[in-house]
Amino acid sequence: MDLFDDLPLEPDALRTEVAPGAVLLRGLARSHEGALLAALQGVQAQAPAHHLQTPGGYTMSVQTTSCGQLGWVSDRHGYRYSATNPSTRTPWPALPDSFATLAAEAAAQAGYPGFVPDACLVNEYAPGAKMSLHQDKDERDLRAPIVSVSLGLPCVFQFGGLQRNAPTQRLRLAHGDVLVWGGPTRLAFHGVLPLADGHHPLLGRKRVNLTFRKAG
Ligand code: MD3
Ligand code: FE
Repeated sequence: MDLFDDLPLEPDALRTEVAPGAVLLRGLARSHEGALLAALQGVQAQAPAHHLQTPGGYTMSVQTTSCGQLGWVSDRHGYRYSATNPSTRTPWPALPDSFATLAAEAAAQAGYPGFVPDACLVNEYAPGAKMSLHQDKDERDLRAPIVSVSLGLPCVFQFGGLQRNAPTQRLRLAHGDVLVWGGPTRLAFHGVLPLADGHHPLLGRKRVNLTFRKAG
């Protein structure tokens, strides 16, 4: 028994359409975990994750970095994608092959063949870290899906409709789960509830989320 046993939406089939165009692939990344975690260490060594400042002057509880041609940048001027990491003034680390392969495989299984991401955001959650309800709409081509890979501690992911005040659903995302978000619900509001404490055998006291985007 755990904290999440009574969540209303708890699909456990290997492939579930959780909303129109949004497909959950339970555990798909597990068979790639060794290569993914090794590559993640390389990315982190070149571009350490840190707490971004929001344009409104807040500090995010999540720590973020990026790899690929474009990375996610936030400061008092606003949010944007950038080819340069402002912390190092160098390009972001290249997208590791293991990342690109998994993202393309997941997108194809979800019905989006030919997905070639140019950006991967890495979000690290320590216990208590969260991500408030938001939309991802700064990518140039909104027809491309977003592929999200969860690693480490489980979280409760929350998603709603195209308006902030629409009713939300909750979904538990565990190590290795992959969510492909495209089609009619690409612009759905979504977020992550404060991470519960715990220990993951490979990652310890944290959750890491990779989101692959076609941003440019
Ligand atoms: C639904 N990350 O980085 S991943 C983000 O777990 C972000 O770190 C969360 O939201 C995380 O922007 C959620 C699942 C996800 C990602 C992007 C989406 C769901 C999405 C874009 C549109 C709709
Ligand atoms: Fe998002």
